[in-house]
Amino acid sequence: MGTFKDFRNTIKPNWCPGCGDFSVQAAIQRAAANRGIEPHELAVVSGIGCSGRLSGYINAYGLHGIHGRALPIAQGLKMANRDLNVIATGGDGDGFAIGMGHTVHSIRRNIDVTYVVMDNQIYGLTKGQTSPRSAAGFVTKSTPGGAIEPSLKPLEVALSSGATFVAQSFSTDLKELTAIIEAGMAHKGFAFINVFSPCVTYNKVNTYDWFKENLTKLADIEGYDPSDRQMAMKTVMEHESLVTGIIYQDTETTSYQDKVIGYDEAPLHEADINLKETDLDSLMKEFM
Ligand SMILES: Cc1ncc(C[n+]2csc(CCOP(=O)(O)OP(=O)(O)O)c2C)c(N)n1
Ligand code: SF4
Repeated sequence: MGTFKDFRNTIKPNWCPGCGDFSVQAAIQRAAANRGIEPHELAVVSGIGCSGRLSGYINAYGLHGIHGRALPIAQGLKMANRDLNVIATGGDGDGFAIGMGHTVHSIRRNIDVTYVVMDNQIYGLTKGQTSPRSAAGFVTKSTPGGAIEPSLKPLEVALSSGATFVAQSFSTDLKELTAIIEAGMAHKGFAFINVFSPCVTYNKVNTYDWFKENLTKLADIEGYDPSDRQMAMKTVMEHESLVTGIIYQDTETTSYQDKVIGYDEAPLHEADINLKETDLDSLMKEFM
């Protein structure tokens, strides 16, 4: 059984001091330890962005892929090796701009992957452009007169796309965030987790103080029932998406891979593909 320290490696993150992504990394490491798994039982796949660096900072299988494509890779991994706990991570640009198609289809497919989005409402790595999550009027180098488009509402999109697990958290709330990621990993199906992870360098509007003033914990809403999808949608809309906690969970719907005939009988990674070592070598050379 792994501990939090087992999921650490020796690479020092090169995020700006104060970046919200540090806490998201810590929460994933804690959640994995709390799930009682070992580093070799975890794979973290990320896209491109400051947030995408996260996969390199965790002692586990990892793949820092290409922009917007963390989810196809993560789904392929889960289909090939059902024994792996697969976490996909990335930014709001990665998941809600270039990768939005994959996000919606992974949600409706309900494949057993935990998706953690570090939502800083801006493009961090490319030095501060407007993202689909930036609010109307948001001024950046790419929208000097203020964004004229409204921001995307990923929680509403997830709920209306048939999600079976939708949650949101704030990177400073390590306790809540860890518990949510743990619950997402335990969920049998696709777990969509949006995390407000402030970019201290480029987003001077959605700051730590701004979130502290504006977020409401679902735990503080009397009678909130995360198994009621209509209540989830109504609450998210009433609070302009500024809620944290498990918003919705459906434990009844069967996950994608459990519907695939033969998935549990012969996982791909155990299959004898009858490949000679020389053929494998030449195949590998093609990809090097
Ligand atoms: C196909 C492709 N298009 C565009 C880019 C340039 N690019 C790199 S990261 C990024 C967006 C970063 O924002 P986000 O995904 O929100 O992550 P953050 O850096 O804020 O964590 C873009 C547009 C790229 N690397 N590849
Ligand atoms: S630019 Fe923003 S998102 Fe990127 S590391 Fe710095 S604070 Fe974090």
